[in-house]
Amino acid sequence: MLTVFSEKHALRDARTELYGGVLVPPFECPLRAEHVLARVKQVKLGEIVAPQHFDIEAVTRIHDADFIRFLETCWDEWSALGFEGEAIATCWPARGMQQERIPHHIEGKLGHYALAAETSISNGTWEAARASVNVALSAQAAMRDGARQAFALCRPPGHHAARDMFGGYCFINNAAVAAQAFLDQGAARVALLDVDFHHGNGSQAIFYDRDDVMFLSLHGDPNDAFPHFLGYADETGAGVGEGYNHNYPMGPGTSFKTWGAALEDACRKIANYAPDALVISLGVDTFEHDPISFFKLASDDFKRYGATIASLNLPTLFIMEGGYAVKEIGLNTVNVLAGYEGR
Ligand code: OKP
Ligand code: ZN
Repeated sequence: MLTVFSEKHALRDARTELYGGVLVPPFECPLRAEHVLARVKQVKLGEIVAPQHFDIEAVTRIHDADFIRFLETCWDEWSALGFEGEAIATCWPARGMQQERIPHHIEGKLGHYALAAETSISNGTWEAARASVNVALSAQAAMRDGARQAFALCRPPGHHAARDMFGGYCFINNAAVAAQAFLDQGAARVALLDVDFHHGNGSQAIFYDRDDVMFLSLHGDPNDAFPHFLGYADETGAGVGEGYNHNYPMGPGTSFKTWGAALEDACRKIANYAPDALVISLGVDTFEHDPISFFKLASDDFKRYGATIASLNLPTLFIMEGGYAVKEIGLNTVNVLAGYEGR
């Protein structure tokens, strides 16, 4: 299958992530994308192309325009203040405080637009996030033009980003923007299946009250895992979206047997929904040796579940999300794609 990749991902190269009370080098690092690309080449998965440019209107179909302007200007505003470190939110509109007001100071804007504190904004972050969504939109455009499947090797990832929030290493929701593009080109229904270890809170929130995108997510139980405050099984959608949101939270140590059964159930729901396209938020942090996650999938399991996804026989767009076992990220990611292709 076709892979879309942008070298501009490397512009997202933050120095710091707040982890365990310490500023550490980010788990979400440039080497990740380079290893996936190397494996795509090694197995000769198919052609690799650079993204086209898309106007910001494709992005503001999903995201708040003021939020996008914030992402674009955050680093300049922050660095103009002469701080030594990267831009990190430290103050939020907590319970009882004003949720809608957006303060002028960058510290207030960071608190308004951040959903967590681990993700710092650094020089180049906006340019990389913009290129990442162009990767997703280019892979989607290839499918509009007739491709049956495509792989968007996005970096930074996107599934935690909501209409007006960044965090969890995500800035622009690449999968949501691509799903909306399918609809805008005439699809009646799109299924968005999120197999990243973490719940795709951004994607869920974006489509929660809609019936034209069914969102399904298999993930670490939010009682035990980030993002903690969304992703529970009783979140089933709202309004006309009621019944079109499905969460499969699973506990520490979950094996492929349990995870694969959840995938089978999700695939049955997708088949009944009969979407015109399937978008996969493809994170491989479900791997047994992932440094920040707690599922127990082995490298061969990724091949097996790629084949399960293929059995839906739908036009399928794979969007790269997480995966932090950097040495094995290429093997595991491309195993899904190769398994999908039946090889
Ligand atoms: C991004 B993606 C672990 C804290 C986790 C953020 C994780 C973001 C994951 N104790 N912090 O979904 O792979
Ligand atoms: Zn993840």
